[in-house]
Amino acid sequence: MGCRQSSNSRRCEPEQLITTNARPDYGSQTGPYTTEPQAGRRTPAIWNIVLLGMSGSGKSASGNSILREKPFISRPSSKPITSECQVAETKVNDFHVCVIDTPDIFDDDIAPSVRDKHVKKCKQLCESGPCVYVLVMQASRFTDGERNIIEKLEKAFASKVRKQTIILFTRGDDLRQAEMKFEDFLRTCQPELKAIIQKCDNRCVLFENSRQNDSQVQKLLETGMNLIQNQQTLLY
Ligand SMILES: Nc1nc2c(ncn2[C@@H]2O[C@H](COP(=O)(O)OP(=O)(O)O)[C@@H](O)[C@H]2O)c(=O)[nH]1
Ligand SMILES: [Mg+2]
Repeated sequence: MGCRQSSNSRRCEPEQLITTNARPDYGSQTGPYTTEPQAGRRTPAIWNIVLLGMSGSGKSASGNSILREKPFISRPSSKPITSECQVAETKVNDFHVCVIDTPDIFDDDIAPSVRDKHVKKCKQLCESGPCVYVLVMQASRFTDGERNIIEKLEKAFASKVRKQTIILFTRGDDLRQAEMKFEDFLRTCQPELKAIIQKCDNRCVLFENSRQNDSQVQKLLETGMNLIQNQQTLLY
């Protein structure tokens, strides 16, 4: 996979975007980590971002923001739009990531067999590389179904998955319109949401998906890379 570079910028454009429900083929790559350690920490050649959350929270839209393409269908709907796990791959700056979009696996009405099928697919898509879970929630809405979302997440995937989880709040403009800083939102949010944030060691990012914003994507990718490098022993 190539990377376009201009003389004054090392930015890579998203290239060879793959959208599929099968794992991309990494060809000649020998393993999930590059052989050159960076500052004593192993750097994965490619890693996975799994977008999780309730229907309508903005998983697909956030995936599209990361990819700077729109492979995932994202639109307003009273019923779920995303029905299967999908994966798309991109290079952004120094990061080479697979973004996995998922249906709402936290819906209490979903049949356990269907949930298990999605979780199995998700794990399959992630199995050859390190993985970061991104829990997508709307900044301006906290629902009953989200109260025990960490417990649901750990029941579906594995205990301690919270140690690999970042919370991504969508609809950042709602905060901006209220002239509220993200830090103040986090500091003053209701106790149950605060408990969720603390369970994820306060790893939070804010997205506004209605327009492209490279810095929000960069912040997420840097947070994800730090997490992977700090959690290497927990990743498999
Ligand atoms: N204004 C705004 N709308 C958003 C944002 N993120 C998602 N949406 C909208 O919310 C709706 C549901 O988003 P979607 O990505 O389909 O949610 P999903 O079910 O979690 O995948 C869509 O109409 C999106 O355009 C955001 O950051 N700002
Ligand atoms: Mg979706």
